[in-house]
Amino acid sequence: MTPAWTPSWREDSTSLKEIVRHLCSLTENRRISGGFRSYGRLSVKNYMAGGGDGMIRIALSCSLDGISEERPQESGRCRVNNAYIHSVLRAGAAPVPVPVMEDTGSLTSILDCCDGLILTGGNDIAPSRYGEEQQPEVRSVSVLRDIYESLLFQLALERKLPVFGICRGMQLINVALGGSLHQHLGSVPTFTLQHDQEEGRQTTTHRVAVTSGSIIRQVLGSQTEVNSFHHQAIKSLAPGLRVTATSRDGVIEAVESIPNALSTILGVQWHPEELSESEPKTAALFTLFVKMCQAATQA
Ligand SMILES: [Mn+2]
Repeated sequence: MTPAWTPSWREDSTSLKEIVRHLCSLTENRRISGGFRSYGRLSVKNYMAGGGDGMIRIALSCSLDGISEERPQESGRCRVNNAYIHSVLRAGAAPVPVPVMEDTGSLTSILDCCDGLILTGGNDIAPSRYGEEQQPEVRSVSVLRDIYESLLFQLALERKLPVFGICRGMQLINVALGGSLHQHLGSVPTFTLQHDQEEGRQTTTHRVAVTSGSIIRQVLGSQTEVNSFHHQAIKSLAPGLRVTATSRDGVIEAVESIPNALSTILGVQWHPEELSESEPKTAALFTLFVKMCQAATQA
């Protein structure tokens, strides 16, 4: 018998694993060879039958490209990598890219239609946001994007929407909640692993140990191989968060919210969206997040 989804899954990892395995197998079965690919959306939706007719909608933050200190006259463009779009689709939800803007009313209106928020990867956050002066290695700061994503995060918390921060997204969550960042890992002698890899986006280059009892451990197990494209990392951890994965050299590689402290928050320092097509357990991470969003709509 297929186990039913239950909001008390924290205490019931066995049925969660069963659900995730079931969803992954449905996704696999729906793949069509030699052309377009289905991401299992319909099958997952059917599996969720009883939870409402509409799909779960996941807001995706965008980057603001084409504007730099050298070219401030450019109006730029909003962009989100397709890897995020496809990862959300594979998990059975509808991706909603949100344009970069400071208009709180518009951001509110969009988030009111969404069930969860993914804060995506990108360039460095302005160190002034965590009370530090900028070091020379800090890259391509966009004050507008910092403001926009901080607003999105705040609006999501007010609505008790689950939030999944990826790379910069996890760093943004930590800074928004009062934590700080290492501005450049290369300046800290104890960080000896290559965290800013030159290999391809889908290549894993270092391992992380996943904390016992964490949410992500239920799908990733005690350790997992990750891709790594960051030269910054969490320095002081914000109140309300706990560490859920670390690399061998001690870099904080994942966090989650302390239960009942906030909206449910997940953050990872690597790029699971690039691995979700090839790795079932990484695909399951997105499925897990969508499930959290589904549960939050029923809370
Ligand atoms: Mn890393």
